[in-house]
Amino acid sequence: VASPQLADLAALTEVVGADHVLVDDDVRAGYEVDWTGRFRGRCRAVVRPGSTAEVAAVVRWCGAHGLAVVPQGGNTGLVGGSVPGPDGDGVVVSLHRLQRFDPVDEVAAQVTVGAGVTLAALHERVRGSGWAFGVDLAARDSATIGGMIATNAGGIRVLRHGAMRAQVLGVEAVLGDGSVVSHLGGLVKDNTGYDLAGLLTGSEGTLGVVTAARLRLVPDPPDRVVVLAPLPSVAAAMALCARLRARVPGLEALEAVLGDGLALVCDHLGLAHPFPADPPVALLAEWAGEGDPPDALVEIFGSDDVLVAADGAGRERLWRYREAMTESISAVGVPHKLDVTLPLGSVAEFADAVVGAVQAAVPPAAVHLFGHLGDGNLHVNVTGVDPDDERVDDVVLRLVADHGGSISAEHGIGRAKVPWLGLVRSDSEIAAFAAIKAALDPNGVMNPGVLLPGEG
Ligand code: FAD
Ligand code: 2HG
Ligand code: ZN
Repeated sequence: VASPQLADLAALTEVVGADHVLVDDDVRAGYEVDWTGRFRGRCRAVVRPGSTAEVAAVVRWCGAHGLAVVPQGGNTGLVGGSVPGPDGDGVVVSLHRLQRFDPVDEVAAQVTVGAGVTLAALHERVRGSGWAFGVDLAARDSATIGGMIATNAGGIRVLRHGAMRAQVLGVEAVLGDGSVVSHLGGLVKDNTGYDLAGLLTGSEGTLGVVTAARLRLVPDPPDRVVVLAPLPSVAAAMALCARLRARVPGLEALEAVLGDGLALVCDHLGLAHPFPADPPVALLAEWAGEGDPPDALVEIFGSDDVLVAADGAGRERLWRYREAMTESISAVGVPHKLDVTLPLGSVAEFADAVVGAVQAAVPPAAVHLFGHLGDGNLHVNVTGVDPDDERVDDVVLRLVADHGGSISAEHGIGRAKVPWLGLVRSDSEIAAFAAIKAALDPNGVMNPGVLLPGEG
């Protein structure tokens, strides 16, 4: 082989097998662009290790050759963290082949799975054990447990069960120096030092590669009711959410679609509009428990316009209006996605202000708002503007910071929001992040250009 680069890659095939080092342009292309189409880069190769030892060998090999490691699971991330940067000096490490699946520990309500297991596969395997996995999100068929840990994914059940960090009892991971750490015992109480699992959760592939995890399971109530209600304003929806949280035990989800969202989904999927006229806010609530829902649920919603479903198909039909927002927006154009949280008391004011602020800054913009209203988490999506026009991101993220919010609720910082991290994290916090990074990834190979300012 003439090129030294290709000769080096040949050495890599000895680690993972020739079938698992992908170098053809056409094959690499799908790994080099993110789900939204906004973030695109280049890599030398896509490598698909089949075991933790192989991941460690790949990370060490990248360290020795000064090549970036870009961990990739389902590539459903929405902030450009799962794709390489533009310089081409990296290797995408696809974790799909890490499919470990231990039997469900029904006594402990825990399970150990490999990083490449998809969320849907986990739900499926746990079903029937009497337990459930507490995180769910619309990308369930592709998103992997490793990616969800790396992003500390939230989703539609955070209200009841918390985000990924609350489910992760321990991880096995390959750190940036190629060493393997593993703590999968799942002990409920275990005060023996730093919480490496907690640290790796939300680290976006910048400290190491998660290869497996010990996960907490939650009870799986037999009965569920979904309500979809039209409301006149975000302020009215927030007030209703507060009453529901105070009076309805067993609430699993409080989600909302604002403005033109319902119309967008109905047009895209050819669905019937759920209400005689599209309301300013469609609020979706799900309750789960045993038997009938509490009277308070009926009392608080009690209106003729409200749609209610208790059977599986009916519930899914109502959820579709909310879950199909992401694909419906992508059908309009490549979006700027700004996943933000506000203090609950400021959500209504922010939602009212953000549309005008974006349209004033970048006049042709269309602003789509939806999200996990019960968590104060809005997904501000902006279409109709150049994907590279960062004025959009700037105006939204500054408005968020002015309202005391966070520039990322659940998707992470990725490549998309690095310039704005300083709006919500102090210099000392960012210096502490950098010190942790230097300790666990001394060669600086793990996903450079993602999360931390001043690299890549
Ligand atoms: P990828 O996209 O492949 O990677 C995401 C990040 O994790 C990257 O930085 C990558 O380098 C890193 N990474 C991946 N695997 C590993 C690993 N094994 N070890 C270390 N680092 C790794 N997110 C939410 O939080 N809530 C939602 O409700 C939600 N809904 C979505 C709906 C749709 C339709 C879509 C397309 C996305 C949605 N997302 C949501 C975003 C996305 O699904 C999550 O961020 C998810 O956690 C990404 O998982 P993944 O396996 O696709 O990771
Ligand atoms: C959701 O809640 C996801 O549906 C995706 O987090 C959000 O598309 C988005 O902006
Ligand atoms: Zn979300």
